[in-house]
Amino acid sequence: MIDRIKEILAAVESFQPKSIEEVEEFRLKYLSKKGLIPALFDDFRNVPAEQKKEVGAEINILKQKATDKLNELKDALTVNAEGKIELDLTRPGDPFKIGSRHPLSIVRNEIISIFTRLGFIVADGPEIEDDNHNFGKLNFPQDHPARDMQDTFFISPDMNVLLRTHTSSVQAHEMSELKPPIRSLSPGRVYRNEAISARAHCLFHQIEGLYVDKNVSFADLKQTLDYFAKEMFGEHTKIRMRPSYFPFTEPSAEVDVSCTLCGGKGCNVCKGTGWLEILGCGMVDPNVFEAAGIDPEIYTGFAFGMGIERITMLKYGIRDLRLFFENDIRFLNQFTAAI
Ligand code: 2NM
Repeated sequence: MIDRIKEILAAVESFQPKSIEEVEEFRLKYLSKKGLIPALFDDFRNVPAEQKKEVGAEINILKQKATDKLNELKDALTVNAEGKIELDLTRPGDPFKIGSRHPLSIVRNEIISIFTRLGFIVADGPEIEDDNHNFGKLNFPQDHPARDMQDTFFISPDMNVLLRTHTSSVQAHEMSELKPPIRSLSPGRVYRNEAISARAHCLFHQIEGLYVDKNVSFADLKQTLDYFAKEMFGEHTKIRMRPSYFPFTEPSAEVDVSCTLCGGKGCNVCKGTGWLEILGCGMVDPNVFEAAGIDPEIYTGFAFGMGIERITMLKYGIRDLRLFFENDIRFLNQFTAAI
């Protein structure tokens, strides 16, 4: 019986009418009271009980497909002056499904738009780097743990060629190749050798910023990040800085924003603290300037870096990092943006 149903289904699906009459013949042959499909329903009574579920489902699918096909043919076809069948060219088109931006792209574009209003320009660089641009020029000592196999994906056996672990490598290029003033922003993919979980991935996205000129101060850094936080999370957002350590900046700080959910009162998103960590920053270390050929007696600068996934998770209340990389349409369809 299943074979018979499959046979009829194949015939239904491949049917191509040459005239309106043939469409009517199709209806009579398959769907009318004496048609093949109602006959299957009659035969169904004799199907053994243990097969009824499967066979019943198949017949229903067949009936639905034949009905849909008939309606489609009736809708789409008209008869011209010579009585010949043709496509109805006045018929409205099917709605065209346009995609939506990935949430990481939405947030990246928003961050770029805020900093470009302050005069930063976007800088691009390679994802495959040499040790010098990813570590050496950025003041990472030879025995720094980030240089370990556990953290970095090396490409060449001598460990000189690697996948960049941060986008600061772009700024190592910039400082070596351009003269100050430099005001740049480098968004992009970075790679770290981590086990994949709800909170970590071996591929993620960063944006780093760099400002180098005469007389750039820590106050400029603080003002810039305060502006960023208010533009990104709302005008009532506050920031606070906590002392920290990064190889390429001195002094260094971690920056928190007042919790975007409770406004600082304390809730389960900020774990009762009222604050959320969003980025790291600091004044560019004189060793970094020297490695790039910039005179640290003349120039100063600030730099900052943030993870785009983290900001996106805070902004949209996303709890699992892996959702960003699975491209499930039910996840992606929930985000809309003009930019
Ligand atoms: C961070 C935190 C602190 C940074 C430093 C530099 C460079 F190239 F100028 F040295 N770029 N980005 C930096 C500083 C990045 O990310 C958490």
